[in-house]
Amino acid sequence: MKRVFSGVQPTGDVTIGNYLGAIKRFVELQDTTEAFFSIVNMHAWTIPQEPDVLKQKTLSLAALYLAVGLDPDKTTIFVQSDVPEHSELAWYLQCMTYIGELGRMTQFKEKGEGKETVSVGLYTYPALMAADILLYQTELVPVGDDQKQHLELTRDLAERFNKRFGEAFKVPEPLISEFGARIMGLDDPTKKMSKSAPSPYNRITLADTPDEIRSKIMKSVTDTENEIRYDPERKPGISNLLTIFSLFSGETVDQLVARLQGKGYGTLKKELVEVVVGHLQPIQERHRQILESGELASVLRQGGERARQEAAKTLQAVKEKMGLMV
Ligand code: ATP
Ligand code: LTN
Repeated sequence: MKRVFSGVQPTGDVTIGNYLGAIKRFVELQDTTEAFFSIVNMHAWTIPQEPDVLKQKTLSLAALYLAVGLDPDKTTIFVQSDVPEHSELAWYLQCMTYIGELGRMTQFKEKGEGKETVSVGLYTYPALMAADILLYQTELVPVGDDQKQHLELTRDLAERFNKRFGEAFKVPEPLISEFGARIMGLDDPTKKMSKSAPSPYNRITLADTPDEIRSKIMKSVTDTENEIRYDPERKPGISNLLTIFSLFSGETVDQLVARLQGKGYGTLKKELVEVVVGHLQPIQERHRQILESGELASVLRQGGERARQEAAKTLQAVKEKMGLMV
């Protein structure tokens, strides 16, 4: 079985972009692969956090992993900071990463832009992400389109290390779906939907109430025509709504366009509200039950132990190759 690793940061509320681009795909992979899914809380500290809020978001994201259908008997679910091997390998990898490589990362440029101070952690973060992936001899990394560049750096680092010191890492492949890997903002369909965009009208979160979902979809930015057609270049708003609709309902975009032809944007939006609310309500219900049940503590403890076992094997080999075991 192929090894899979992916992580989501416990910052902000998980959006339907995170869900459709990444988390929903984790669930599809759990039966056919050996997967590790992490709540990457150390990454969260690349920007300032409130400790109490971070703790609560970490548990909430772990509960969400279970609520969408991840099964701890099939996959390893763990909190990144429970496995100290991540930061240790990250240090060794940082020493093999060039300043120029990190400076080219678009996520760093975007998140650092306009800020008075930017932490060193935000800059070196791709080396920590590479460590996350390489520790588990990962072959496949399911992510959204925005992580492509970080995956390329991870591959370069694995190859660089293997060439210099001998095989220690598998070289991982990104698993980015052709459809849905980049859900766009509802308020501006030319930019990706983001947890951290200033306006709540940018995104639908998995915690939104039916009224919030309705209001956000009905107000979403489209265009001045009234023709339902899939054309991401010329009609990014409508195309984004059709993509979301298709991924939630299972109807193809062609089927949707044919069925809704001539009915106008209002009908498309109203139907989409029903589909999204219908899909999210059971997840929200399970999320609430899991948080109340207290079952998370043992799931995360076992996941952390299992992850540590695997991570320690890789780290040991790395340290031997680097002359660090004396
Ligand atoms: P921010 O938008 O604040 O940078 P984020 O949502 O990108 O946060 P993560 O929580 O780490 O950051 O993302 C988790 C996963 O969701 C990643 O695999 C990422 O590629 C994917 N993802 C994020 N936004 C989208 C989107 N708009 N469409 C599809 N996938 C997405
Ligand atoms: N960088 C990612 C989150 C992330 C991740 C990972 C994804 C951290 N470590 C390892 C896949 C594999 C983000 O910002 N979306």
